[in-house]
Amino acid sequence: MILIGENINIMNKKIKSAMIERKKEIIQKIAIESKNNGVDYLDINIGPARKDGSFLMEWIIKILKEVCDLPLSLDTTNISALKVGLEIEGEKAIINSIQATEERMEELLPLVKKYNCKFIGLLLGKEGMPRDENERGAIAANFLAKIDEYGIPHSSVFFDPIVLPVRFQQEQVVSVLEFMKMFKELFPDCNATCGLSNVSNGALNELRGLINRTYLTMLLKYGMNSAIVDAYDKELISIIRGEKENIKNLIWKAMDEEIDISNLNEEEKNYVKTVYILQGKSIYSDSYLKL
Ligand code: THG
Repeated sequence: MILIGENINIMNKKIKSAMIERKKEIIQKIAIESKNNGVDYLDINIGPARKDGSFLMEWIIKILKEVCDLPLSLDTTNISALKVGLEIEGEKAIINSIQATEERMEELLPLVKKYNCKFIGLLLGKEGMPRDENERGAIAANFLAKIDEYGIPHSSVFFDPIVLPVRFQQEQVVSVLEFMKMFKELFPDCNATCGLSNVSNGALNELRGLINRTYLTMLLKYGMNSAIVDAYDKELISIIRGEKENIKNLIWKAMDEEIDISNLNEEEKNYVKTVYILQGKSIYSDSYLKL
């Protein structure tokens, strides 16, 4: 599983001010800690960065290279800034992301071709959010036809089925699982990734890690081979790296069969209850663990 650390993100107030005021230590610290915790890439989310996007991108990459050799996922809608990042990173980069509209594909796939880099293909078409797994499949198939037109290898794309918060969009959380069940058969040489933390957005803070860890373990079973994750969730990384086989096997078992939870310890019960929420078998409420 290719893990991309999400923590250098302009949505976070502290990081936003570090980016604007060019305070490199704050950002460098996150990069070092993310690497030590075991992620493979750093996602550099500078947002739309309307004014000085190109300068900001150049600066961030420079200060990151001073302390950390992880490759970068370039998360910006500012194309000039993206190009600056690609000039420096070249084929090591991941473009995060390309939307599945004609306009964005035709604008950005030539850059993928030119730099021979990887990219996240966001399954968000001209009609907006996909409503179910079949629409996700149709958007991906259309995207793949474009990828072939440009002669880009299928191994360069990471399709992102768009994970939404279980608190507000529980049926979409189930739909992403259903999409992943079909994924390997439909798109055998392609990769799949997602913004994992989206799934627990708006949930109680003490539940977020549990929801994230359970969902990624479920997605892993169906062949998801990458995710953008909180690099500070060491438990998540250790489960995904195969160091907690008991937890992984319990989650996988709960996905397929009824489990008698009366013999389980508290932690195990929580994982099983969370599987049922993410499968849509139980309805999410903030108190679902207590039920
Ligand atoms: N797909 C792709 N890229 C993405 C996303 C996606 N990039 C952005 C996002 N989604 C993934 N990254 C994050 C980063 C942070 C959070 C969620 C997703 C997050 N942050 C806390 C919050 O907003 O409550 C605040 C940070 C903190 O805890 O300090 O939830 O889907 N391709």
